[in-house]
Amino acid sequence: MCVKMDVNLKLKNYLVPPGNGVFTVNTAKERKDILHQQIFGTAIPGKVSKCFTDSLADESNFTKPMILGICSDCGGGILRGANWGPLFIRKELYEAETGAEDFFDLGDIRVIPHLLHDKYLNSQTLKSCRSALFGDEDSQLCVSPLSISYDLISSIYEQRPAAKLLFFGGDHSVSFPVTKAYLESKKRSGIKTAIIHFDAHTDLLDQRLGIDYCFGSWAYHILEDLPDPSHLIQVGIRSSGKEKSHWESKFGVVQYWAQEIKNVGAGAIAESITTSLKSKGVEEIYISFDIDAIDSEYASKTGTPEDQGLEPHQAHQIIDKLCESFPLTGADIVEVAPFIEASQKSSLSKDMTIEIAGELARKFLEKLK
Ligand SMILES: [Mn+2]
Repeated sequence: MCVKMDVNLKLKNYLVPPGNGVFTVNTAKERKDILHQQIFGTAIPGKVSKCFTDSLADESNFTKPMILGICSDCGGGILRGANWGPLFIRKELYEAETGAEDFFDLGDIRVIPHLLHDKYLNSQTLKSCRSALFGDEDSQLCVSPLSISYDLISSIYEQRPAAKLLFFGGDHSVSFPVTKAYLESKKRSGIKTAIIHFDAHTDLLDQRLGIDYCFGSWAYHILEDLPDPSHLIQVGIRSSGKEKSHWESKFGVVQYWAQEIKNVGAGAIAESITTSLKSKGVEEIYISFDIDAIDSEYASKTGTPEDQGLEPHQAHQIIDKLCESFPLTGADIVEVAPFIEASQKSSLSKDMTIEIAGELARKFLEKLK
């Protein structure tokens, strides 16, 4: 359920300038300053806020592809640090000489790093967090990252059903509210969609240690919002306690494990996905990209790096091919954790996690046009 409030008020209350979604006072200030200089031409906080608020008031910005950072890693559970993903991916994105005028940066949602979803909070905690975030303990607004994301994004889609959004996580739990809002909106518009989910893991647990919303369970919880479970296509799976047949027969999802992609080639896999989605009448696609879909030799700055994964070019090939047949109308890049040390297994002199995420971000923004 959405909070009943004008979308512009939600934007004003829920968002902070790009890079500020990680709440710190001095730590990493220089990194935020560099980003603000890149985006706004100034790092003076008052001027940054003014530029940001003005950009939110300009209606024409909302017709461009938009990016939104969700700096939450409270839904993760092995190595943390994906809350820094949006800041680093943006830096890559804005370092490119051109292109920044072709998208609109909505900034980051406000994140209380100790919270996940409002349903886990008692009324006293809700009051004190509402007081901390909004200066009003009786506010009806949400306070936890997943709840804020769902409330804000649903309102954006309600106002603009054709909005095209690229989200930066955060751990993979953030894909639950954003794909839920996306799927509900497309259903209202009568548009048949599919979710292409790149990941080493299936994320199909119903709960983990009694917590239903987390990085390992988001995909399970969006099955009911899909036109059919077979509209969840999982690509790059390889770290699973159960066989592919278990997941496909139990849930009705469709999986392409990393080994199959190595065996038959990315082109053939893309072809197979395209044929199947066309036969189901799919009109638009959303891509959720967990960076651990990529082999840990290239992308090890992530919470659960896994070897035997996709080569970056294989992921690009599949994305390119699918986007030839289906408009991409939403995407996310999650689990990029820049401060995790590059894996010792990596034979590359320089871990490329951030560069790979940046390239994917550019590609998604290009396709979202
Ligand atoms: Mn995942």
